[in-house]
Amino acid sequence: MGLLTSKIKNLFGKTEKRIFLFGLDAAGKTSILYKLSLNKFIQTIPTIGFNTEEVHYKKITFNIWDIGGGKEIRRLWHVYCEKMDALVIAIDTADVSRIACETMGCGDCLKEYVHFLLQQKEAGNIPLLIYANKQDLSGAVGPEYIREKLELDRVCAERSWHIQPCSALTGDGLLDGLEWLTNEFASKRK
Ligand code: G3D
Repeated sequence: MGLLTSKIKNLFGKTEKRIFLFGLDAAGKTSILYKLSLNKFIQTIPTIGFNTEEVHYKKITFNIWDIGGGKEIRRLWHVYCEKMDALVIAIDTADVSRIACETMGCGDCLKEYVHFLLQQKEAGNIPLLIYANKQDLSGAVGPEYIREKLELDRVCAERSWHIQPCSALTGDGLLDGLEWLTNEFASKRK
């Protein structure tokens, strides 16, 4: 039924897209989800499992799934990836120690989980949007730092990707991320 509704909507020029939002715990995933869907910065509690909301932007209904980022679930992120149209990763850019650390296999930095996720067949070669979150905090790093530390040129050679500086607190940059995805989907249709 859901698939049929989606196909009918697509016929009338409205499109539904399934987006998964991953990231370490406290990156700001839940805050991003509710700032986009309710336009509110809410008091969050750690996500066990997932939260999901619809966000309407231009002609697209984004079904956004915020997946828990706790240590025990990170290796299972790909299990959630069924029929995914885009992958979104949220990063706490004010906590550089957890983006990529010197100790390989430390078990608590984003880089190893992102690389693992991107290698899974479920992640295919769909677009990757990175929300470089918490730009309102002093000491937050920018896109170039993330690009280099996550070695994106190497691991994303076959997919389109974009790093969007943002703040779930102020809302800055969040819609720009959806705009990039919207353009990506439109370019794939041509
Ligand atoms: P998660 O879903 O990735 O685990 P949350 O992350 O959305 O629960 O956010 C974790 C903490 O970071 C929360 O603070 C939240 O208010 C804060 N946060 C999220 N996004 C931003 C942002 O853009 N700027 C700032 N300054 N803080 C942000 P607490 O204190 O509740 O742990």
